[in-house]
Amino acid sequence: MTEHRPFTLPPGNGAKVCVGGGAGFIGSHIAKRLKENGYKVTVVDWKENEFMKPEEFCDEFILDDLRKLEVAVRACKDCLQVYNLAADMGGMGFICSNESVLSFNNTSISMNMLEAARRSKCRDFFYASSACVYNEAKQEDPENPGLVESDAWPARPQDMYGLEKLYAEEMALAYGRDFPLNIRIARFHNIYGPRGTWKGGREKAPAAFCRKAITSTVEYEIWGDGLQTRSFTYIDDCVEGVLRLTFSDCDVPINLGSTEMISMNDFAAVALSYEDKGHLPIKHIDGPMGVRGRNSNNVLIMEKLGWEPTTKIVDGLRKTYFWIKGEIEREIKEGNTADFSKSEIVQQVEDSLLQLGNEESTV
Ligand code: NAD
Ligand code: GKE
Repeated sequence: MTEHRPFTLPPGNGAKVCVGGGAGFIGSHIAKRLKENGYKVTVVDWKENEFMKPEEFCDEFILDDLRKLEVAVRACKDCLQVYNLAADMGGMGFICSNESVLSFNNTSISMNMLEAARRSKCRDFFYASSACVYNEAKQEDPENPGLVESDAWPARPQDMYGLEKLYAEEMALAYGRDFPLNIRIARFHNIYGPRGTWKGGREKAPAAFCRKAITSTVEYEIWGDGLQTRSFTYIDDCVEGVLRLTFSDCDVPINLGSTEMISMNDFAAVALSYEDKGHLPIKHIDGPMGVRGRNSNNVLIMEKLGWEPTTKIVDGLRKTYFWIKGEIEREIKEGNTADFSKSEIVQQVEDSLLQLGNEESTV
């Protein structure tokens, strides 16, 4: 393994930072690390964190809607740094069935957080982009050689979620050119770990595969033929990468992903291995498959940060599996009788659009 460049998170000494979407999976882990290092963390999110009390990961919690500019402006006031992790997002069962709603929501959030950071004269702005920005034509082979950052252009992301991410990247880069705001952008490759969404339809493959392995008794369902490939990135690596990037001088979008690519059939075998359930027959069923093959190329992140994610699937998924097992046991004790061995496809068009209401902007 190549040696990694040393990195110590600069002490916060009370400096104010804002984490948009900080009650979510990745945002809450980042907010917690910043708070532990002496930053005064404001989290803004329209829902509360399911697994932690606000005081564990922030100093101020604003429960509000980032589709409103005035909310973003209030949250970013006097901040040295802004981390935008807020988005209407989920795995394949969510993003391909909610394209209109998430386009509306995410465009508004991305725009507002960036403009709020500028108005507040923040120093650094981190934006959470995605491997979903990449051109679909580069992801048609399960033997994906690793997506290089330049593969995003010419643009042909598979869906609106990816296209919005690509536009938001460009908008942030333009702000960085026009104003004294350091723009840092990471393209996350399927992040997983404890405290991530594991049920309800927004969960991605790692959590879904663990949940199904824990609860399946007769057969194990996989969407598609299971030959599709992905790389998965453990949450601790993600947090480390975001902080290294934000405190670096890297001003171009970079991959933040593992290069350990695996087929979904093999990934299921890993999930089933923790409690010797490998005998369960796999049942391939229809479902949203996404791209055929995806992997991260880490040449640029190694060049810019001297670091890349290192957690092996077998280790990261084990921690995720036993955390989800605990959650399932708790839910069953509380009387939940849901069938966790199946994954859902959710559509939330009406509710989500209506949540915006008709309030007048005050900014
Ligand atoms: P998450 O859903 O757990 O977190 C997103 C948070 O944004 C949620 O807490 C949600 O309530 C909040 N949010 C959504 N709409 C909002 C609104 N209108 N106002 C205020 N808050 C709002 O997802 P995550 O996995 O933590 O993802 C964080 C970021 O990373 C997102 O931008 C996502 O698109 C990006 N990303 C994640 C992955 C991944 O594998 N998890 C991969 C690529 C990119
Ligand atoms: N979610 C889920 N649930 N996926 C399943 C399931 C299941 O029960 N069974 C099989 N799969 C397959 C999907 O069909 C897909 O081929 C693969 O697992 C990975 O699905 P995923 O984790 O939901 O999402 P993707 O990697 O395709 O895409 C995600 O990429 C991220 C960036 O790398 C996106 O949904 C975003 O969450 C994100 O931007």
